[in-house]
Amino acid sequence: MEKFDVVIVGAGFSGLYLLYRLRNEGFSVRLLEAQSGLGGVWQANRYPGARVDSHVPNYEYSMEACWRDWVWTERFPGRDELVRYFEHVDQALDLSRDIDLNTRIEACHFGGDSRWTITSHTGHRFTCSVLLMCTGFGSKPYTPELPGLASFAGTCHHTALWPADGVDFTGRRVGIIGTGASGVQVVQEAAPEAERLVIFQRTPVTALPMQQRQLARAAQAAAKAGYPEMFVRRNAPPGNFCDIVRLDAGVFDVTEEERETVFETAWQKGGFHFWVGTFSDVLIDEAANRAAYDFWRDKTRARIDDPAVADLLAPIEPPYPFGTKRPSLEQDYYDCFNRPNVELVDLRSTPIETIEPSGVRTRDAAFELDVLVLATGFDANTGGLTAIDIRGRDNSSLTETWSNGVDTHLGMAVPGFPNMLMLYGPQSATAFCNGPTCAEFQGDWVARLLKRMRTRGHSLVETTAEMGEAWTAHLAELADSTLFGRTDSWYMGANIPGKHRQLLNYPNSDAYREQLGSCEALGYEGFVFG
Ligand code: N01
Repeated sequence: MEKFDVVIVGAGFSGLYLLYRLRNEGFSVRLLEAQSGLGGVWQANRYPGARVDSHVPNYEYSMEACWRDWVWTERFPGRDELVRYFEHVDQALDLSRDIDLNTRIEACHFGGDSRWTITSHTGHRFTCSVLLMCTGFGSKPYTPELPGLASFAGTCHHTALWPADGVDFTGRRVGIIGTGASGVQVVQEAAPEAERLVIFQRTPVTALPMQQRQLARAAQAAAKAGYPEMFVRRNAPPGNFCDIVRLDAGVFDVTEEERETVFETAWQKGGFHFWVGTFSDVLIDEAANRAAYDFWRDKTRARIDDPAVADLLAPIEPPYPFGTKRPSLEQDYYDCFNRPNVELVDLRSTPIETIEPSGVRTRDAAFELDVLVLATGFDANTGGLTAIDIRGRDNSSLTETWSNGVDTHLGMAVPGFPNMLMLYGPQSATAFCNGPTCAEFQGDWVARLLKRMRTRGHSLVETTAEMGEAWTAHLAELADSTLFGRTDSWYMGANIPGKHRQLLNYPNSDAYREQLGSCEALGYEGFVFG
C-alpha cells in the first residue's frame, strides 16, 4: 500500500493545479487518473468538433511557466490542441512523475485510523490523510434508456465515449440524438460529410455565435505583456473571464436603441459575451430575459430558410428562460439545417418509440441509419463522484447519502466525510465559473487550509450536517431568486430521470468566491478540526 499526505483523483485543471500547489508546499501527493493522458474532459471528449467555449486567454492557467512558451492557433481551441496544451503544462510544471495514469479509482474508504484507503480497478491500494476529489462535473456519460438501443446494427457511440480511431461519416446515414453543446458540435462536422443527417431534438438549444478566428503567433506574443494583469482581472465578475464586462444597468434602464447596441456588441464579440456580458438582470428578471431571448430568436431565425424548421429551432415563444440551460457556441449550426441532406425531427411531437436494427422509429416515421450518435450529456455534477464507492464515517456511502439530494458546505465538503474535499464539484460555482480560474482559486483555498492544519497540528477537518443543510437552503433561495429554478437543466439535476431536483451549481461565481473568502477569514467557519 502506497502512503501519501494527499491523494488527488482526476487530472483535469483542478487536479493538476492542486498537485502543483501542494507539492510546492512540501506535501507528499499522488494524483490518480483513469484515462491514459492529462486533461480530464478533454481526454474523454474526442468526438468530432469538440472545442472549448471560453476564448483565449481565459481557458488556461495563469502561471507564467504555462503561458510563456505556449501559442494557441484559434480563439476557441479544439480538443486536440487542448490535449497538447496539457502535455505542455505537464512538461512546464514537471507533473507526471507524481501521476498514475490508467488508474481508475473504484473505492475510497475512510477508516478508523482517520485515513482514506483508495483502491484502483486493478486492486492497487493507496492511503492518505486528505482525499481531494477532482472528478469534474461531466465525467459520467448519460445514456437514456431508449427501447431497443442494443439491437441497433450500425455504429453507435456516446459522444463522451468516442472511439480513439474515430467514426467516418462520409456518405453514411447519420442520426444524432441530443442538441446540447456536444450535439451542436457533431452536427456541424457531420452535416457536410453525411449522405443524410437526421437530428432528433427534444429541446432547442439557444446556441450563440462563436465568432471563431485564427490567432496569429506575433499578435499573441505581443498580447502576453498584458497577461499578468489580465489574469488578475480574470478573478473579477462576471463569470471569471478577463475581458467580459457586464453593465450594472438592467435591460429597461436604457433606451431601446441603447439596448440594441449593447446586445449587438456582445453578439459581435461572440462566445459567452451575449450570455453573461450584457445587462445585470437578464438571468434574474423575466421581462429582461425575454428581451435577450427575442434578440437571439430574431438573429437566429433570420438564418433558417424553412419557417417550420425555424419554429422548432428558435420558437417565437421561449421554450425556457434564455441562458438557464447552458447556451452552446456555434459556427454554422443553424446554416446546417438549410442543407438538403439535413433533417430535424421534433421529439416533442413525435417521440422515439424504439431503436431498431436499421435505425430509429418515432411515432410518425422510421429513419434508416448507419451511425447513431448519442449526444445525451452527463449525470452532471454528482455522477463522477457517485460512480466511485466512497464511504465516510461509519461506513456511510456517498451515493446513499445523496440519494435524496446533495448537502455540502460551500460545495467543497460533505458532512460525514472527513478529510475529503471536492473541487469543481456539486454546489460550488463550477459550470458558472471559468474552469481554470475556479481551479486556481479553489486550489489556493485548499492549499491554505491544509497548510493551516499542518501548522496547528490538526489531522482532521470536517463539516457538519447543519452547515450542509444551510448551504443547500442558500442554493434553493438562489434558484428561486434567479430564473434557473424554472428550467429542467443539468444545473438543476433535472436531465436525469429520478434525480433529486435542486440547484447543483452556485449561479454567481463572484459571490461564491466571496463566500469562500469569508469562510476562511472567519477561521474556516463551518469546519471542525481535530
Ligand atoms: O449534454 P446536454 P452535452 N431523448 O445535457 C438530450 C459541457 N460541454 O454533452 O434538453 C432525447 O447539454 C437533451 O434534451 P433535453 C457544457 O457545459 C461543453 O451536450 O434534456 N433527447 C439535450 O438536448 C455542456 O452544457 C462543450 O430535452 C435526450 C442533450 O440530449 C455540458 O458539457 C462541449 C434524451 C444533452 O445535452 C453538457 O453538454 C460539450 C432522451 N431520452 C459539452 N436525453 C464545449 O463546447 C437527453 N436528451 C466546451
